[in-house]
Amino acid sequence: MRLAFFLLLNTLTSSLFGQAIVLHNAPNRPARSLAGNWHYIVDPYETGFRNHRNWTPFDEKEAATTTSAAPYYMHRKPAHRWERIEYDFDRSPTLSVPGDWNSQRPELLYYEGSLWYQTTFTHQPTPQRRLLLYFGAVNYRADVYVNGRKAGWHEGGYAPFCFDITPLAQAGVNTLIVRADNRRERERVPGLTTDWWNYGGITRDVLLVEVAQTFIADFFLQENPQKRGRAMGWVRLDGPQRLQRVTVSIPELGVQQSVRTDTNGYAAVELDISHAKRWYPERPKRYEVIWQAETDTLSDLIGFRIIETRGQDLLLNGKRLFLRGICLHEEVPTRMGRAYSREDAQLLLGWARELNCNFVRLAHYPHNEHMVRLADEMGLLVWCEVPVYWGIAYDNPATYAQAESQVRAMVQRDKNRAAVIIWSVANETPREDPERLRFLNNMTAVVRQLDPTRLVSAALDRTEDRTTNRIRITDPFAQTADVVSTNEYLGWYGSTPDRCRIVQWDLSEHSKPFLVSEFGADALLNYRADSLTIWTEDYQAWLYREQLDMLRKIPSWRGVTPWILADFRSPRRNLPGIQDGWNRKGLISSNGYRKQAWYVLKACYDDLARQWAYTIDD
Ligand code: GCB
Repeated sequence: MRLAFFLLLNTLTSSLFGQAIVLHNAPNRPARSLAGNWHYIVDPYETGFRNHRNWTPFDEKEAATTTSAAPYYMHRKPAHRWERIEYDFDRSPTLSVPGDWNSQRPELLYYEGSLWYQTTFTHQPTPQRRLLLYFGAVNYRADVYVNGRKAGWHEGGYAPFCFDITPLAQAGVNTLIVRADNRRERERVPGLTTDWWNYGGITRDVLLVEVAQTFIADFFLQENPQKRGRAMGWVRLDGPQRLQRVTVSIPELGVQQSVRTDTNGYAAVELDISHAKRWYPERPKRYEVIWQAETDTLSDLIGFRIIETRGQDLLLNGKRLFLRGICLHEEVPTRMGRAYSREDAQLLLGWARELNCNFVRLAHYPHNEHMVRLADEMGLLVWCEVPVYWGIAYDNPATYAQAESQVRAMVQRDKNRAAVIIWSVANETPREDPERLRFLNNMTAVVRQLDPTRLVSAALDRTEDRTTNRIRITDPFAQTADVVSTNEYLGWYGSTPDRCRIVQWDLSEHSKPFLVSEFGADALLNYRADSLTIWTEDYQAWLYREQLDMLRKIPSWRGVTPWILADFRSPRRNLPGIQDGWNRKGLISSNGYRKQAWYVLKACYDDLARQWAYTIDD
C-alpha cells in the first residue's frame, strides 16, 4: 500500500516539476559545462528537508518527491539581523564537479548519505529557445533545484538525465542546488552489497544545453542485421512543432533521405550504406551522420558493422571473431577516484590496448560516455552492463522498475556506438531464484525491443560437480542469452589453479558462443614467492597460465575478460598488509605498475590475435 502510494506520487509529482527530457548525443551539442568548484553541505540527518516550514513527517524519500516548494537549503540569506538561518553555502567548502566526493575529502571517504551541492550560472534567455540541464550521472539519487524551485529528481547512479529548466531560469545569475544521496538500500540497483567503492556525488559532466523549442531529442542509426548494406533507424523530435521534414545524410557516402515526422515527432529512416567501409577494431571507420530538421540540426560519428552469432561462432561483418578482452571498473587507481573525463578514458583504454585487447567489459554499471565514445574511436569492442548485481530485491516491483529504467538509459545513450556489441543485463545473480529469472527475461525483452542489432548476455555462475569434475552452465538464463558467459574463478575461490587441469567443461547443451566474463586472483605488487603462496604475483601468474591453457581447449570458447585491468578500491577487502581496502586482482597495481600476470595474458593475446586474424576486404 505504502509502496503503491509512493509509486503513484512519483508518477504524479515528476510531471509537476521541470520536465524530464531525453537528450541523446549530449557531447555533440553546443553546451556550456558547469564543471568547477561547487559549495557543499554534508547532511546525514536530512536537515535540508526536515527544517522546511512545510515539513510533514513522511520519510525523506517521500518528502523529496512531494516537495515542489524549496527545501530548507535553498541559498537564502538572512533578511534581517535577527533572522536565524543555520547554513551558508557561500561559506561552505567546495568539491570539484564532476567528481566523486569520497576521493576529494578524507572525511568523506566512507560517507554514504545526503550531501547538498550549490553553484551559480548566468543565463540570458533567448526567445524561442529552451534551456536544458543535463547530468551525466549522480550517484544514486539526485534532487535538483533551480532558484529554489524543484527541477526534478532522478534515481540510478550511472545514468544520464536532463530537465527542461526554461520556466525556472531567470535572466542574470541563477542558483543551482543538487542534493545527492548515495545510500545503499535494499530496493535500489545495485542493492546493499557490491564489491566496489560506492562513490557518491555528481560523478559526471553537468551541461547547460540551449535548444530550439522543437529539437532533435533522439535518433538511432545502425546497420540492419536482417538487411545487409542498409542502415535502419529513426529520429524523434521534442517540442510543440512535431510535424516536420527531417533529412538524414551521410555526406561521405553521398546518401540522404528525407522523412516526415508524425504527431509524436517520430519518423523511421533507412539508408543505403552498401558502399560504406565497415567498422572493425583494426579499422574503426566512422561516418559523419547529419540530422537536419526544420528547427534543429545535429550530427554524430557513427560506424557500421554487423555483430551476430552462428552456432558457436561470433561473427563481426561475417568474420569469425575472438574477443581478447579485459574487465574494467570506472576508477583511476592512481588517483583513487571515479573516472570521469576523456583523459581518464585514455588512460584506462590505453592500458587495454597495450595488452592487445580488442574488447573491454565495462563492469558492472554503465561507464561514462567518454569511455564508450573513445572505445568507438579506438576500435575496442564493448560489453556494457547494468548493476543488477548479486542479490538485489528481485521480488520488488519498484526494484524491477529501477533496473528497467537503467537498462533503457544505457541503450538509449550508447545505441549508436558500433563498438558496443553486447548488452549485459546482470552479473552473478542467484540462479535458483525464480523471481530473478523472470526479472532478467523481462529486461532482455525490453533491450531486444529497443535495439534489435546487438547481442544480450549476463555474467552467470557455473555449476561444478566435485565428484565427476564436470562443469556446466545450468543457469536457465543461458537459454535466453545470445552468448553464454560465466564468471568462473577456478583456482581462486574453492581450489588451487591446478584444478584447471582436472575439470571438464561440458557446454554441449548450448550451441552458442562461450565467453568467460571473469577469472582472476589477488596479487600484491612485488610480493614474490613460489607459485603456491597466495597473494603473490607468482600465484596470480600461475593461475593465468593454468586458466588460459584450460580455456584454449574448449571448442566453443570465443572470448575472455579476466578480472580485472587494475586494482580497485573495495570496502569489503580488508586483509591488512595485502588488501587494505583494495581488491588486488588487477593486472596493474594501485600505483600503476604491471604485475607478472599482465605479461602472461599479453603473450596469450598476441598469439590469439595471430590465430584469429581476418582480412578486411572493403
Ligand atoms: C566477482 C564479481 C566482481 C568481484 C570479483 C572478485 O565475481 O563479479 O565484482 O569483484 O568476483 O574479486 O571476487
